[in-house]
Amino acid sequence: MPKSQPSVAIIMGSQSDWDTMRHASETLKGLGIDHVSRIISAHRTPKRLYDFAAAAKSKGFKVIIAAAGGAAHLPGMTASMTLLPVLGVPIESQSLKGMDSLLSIAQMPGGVPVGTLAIGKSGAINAALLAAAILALGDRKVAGALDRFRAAQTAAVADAPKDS
Ligand code: RP5
Repeated sequence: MPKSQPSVAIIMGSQSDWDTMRHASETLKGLGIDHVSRIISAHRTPKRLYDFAAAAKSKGFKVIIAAAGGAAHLPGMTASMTLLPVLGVPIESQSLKGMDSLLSIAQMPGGVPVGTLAIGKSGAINAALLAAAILALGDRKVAGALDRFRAAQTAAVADAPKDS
């Protein structure tokens, strides 16, 4: 049977973002959601960005997770070229601890939305979970996986703290 078209694309500005974004990929994998991960830089590979964003919807992607650090233009530029939901993950930069990334991604002009998550690993995980929640609206399998994820998360929380 042919493999189905991945519904989520994870794009990131640099190889150096993968340490953070692998958490998005692992979360999607745990939920059984097919996805691809690609390096696309708004500044270093602008043509690759244009080609990806312009074709993303027709290729069958339903949600894009875009991560970048510093002058983090990748999520916003991607959103400007597609009607797909774009979820932005601010990478924790060395110089400003990701505040630069966060503000670059969050402060979009009205009319071109990017759903901005937390800085770093939490943002990467939550971007995957939010992508799953979007897909779950029209996909019972994903909805079931998300339900099980939440139940397992709740079950893993102890009633009382232990000494370590
Ligand atoms: C951004 O610049 C990337 O998203 C990355 O977070 C940051 C630094 O990139 P490298 O210099 O490590 O390639 O475009």
